[in-house]
Amino acid sequence: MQRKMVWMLLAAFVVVSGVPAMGWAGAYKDEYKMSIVVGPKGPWGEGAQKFADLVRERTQGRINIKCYFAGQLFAGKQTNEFMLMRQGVIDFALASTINWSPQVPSLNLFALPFFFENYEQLDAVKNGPPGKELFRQIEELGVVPLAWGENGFRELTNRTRPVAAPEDMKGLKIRVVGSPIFIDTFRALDANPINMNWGEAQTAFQQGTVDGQENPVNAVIIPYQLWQVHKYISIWHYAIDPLILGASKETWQSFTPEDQAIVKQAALDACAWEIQQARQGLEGSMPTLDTLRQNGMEVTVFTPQIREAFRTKTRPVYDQWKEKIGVDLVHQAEKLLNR
Ligand code: X2X
Repeated sequence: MQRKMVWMLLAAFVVVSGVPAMGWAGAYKDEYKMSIVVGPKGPWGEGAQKFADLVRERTQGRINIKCYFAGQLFAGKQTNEFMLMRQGVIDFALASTINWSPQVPSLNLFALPFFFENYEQLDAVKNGPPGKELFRQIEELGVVPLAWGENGFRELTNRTRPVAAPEDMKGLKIRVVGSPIFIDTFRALDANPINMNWGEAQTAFQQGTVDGQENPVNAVIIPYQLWQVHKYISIWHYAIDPLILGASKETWQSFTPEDQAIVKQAALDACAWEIQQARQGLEGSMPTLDTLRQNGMEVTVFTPQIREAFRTKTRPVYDQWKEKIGVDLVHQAEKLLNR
């Protein structure tokens, strides 16, 4: 009530004096920059564009967000995205938790190998106390999280052989993101992981300088047509990759409370749609896998027994990373996972 009064008085001041108050409606930027690692095709890119469109429409053009796809804003180095948001160079991002985890170590929770088994578990963690704690930490570090989105369960593709047992991983050269837990996981599996930004990875796949990679089906494997470079895919659900739609704190604080509410709602609406797209055809009998088969891929779907063998083999990664993520947070999540 009191806040509203102050707001009205200040608004009246702006109208009467004709002086736009610092950082308010008058001071809005012509363009707000939104960062996306991937291209415009697929749930991730389309979800970001949907958010930008909804905001423009619902603010009658007051807030004009432009999507910069394929990592244009961080010059290829995807683990710099969070830092650039803190500095206000990037206004918005629909970002993978993986790319932010070097600055927000607790986000490695989602990358613990063979930890999450299904979407219900992910939703319980996101919507429960661990999700709230993660959002609190992100905000404390200078980025305002507005909504959860989804890249998806990360699956393994490679050009060399089907992977159906831990031994099959031996010596495979796998491109991973520059976030250390992935190096540890693939080393534990006796593979040969190589850090590479997504921008450079396409060339590496085409030239065969790496054997494989890991990414979700709907948001990355299909839009990038990875069947052109990799014949084999293992649906192993070894890590889950939620996205976070966030705003730089500086940008966020420059908006009026009314516009903040509009932007927040647009983020929730766009992300609800985006999550649905990211999961489409990948639940139950997973009909989307037929698209991969039709394009010549040989699909191996892990049974719970195979998963367990991989989980056992990567157990040292869990033990080591539990501390870095935060023991309490991991335990809270495990309770929700019924472990
Ligand atoms: O680089 C990747 O693999 C990607 C596109 O999934 C992320 O941004 C984490």
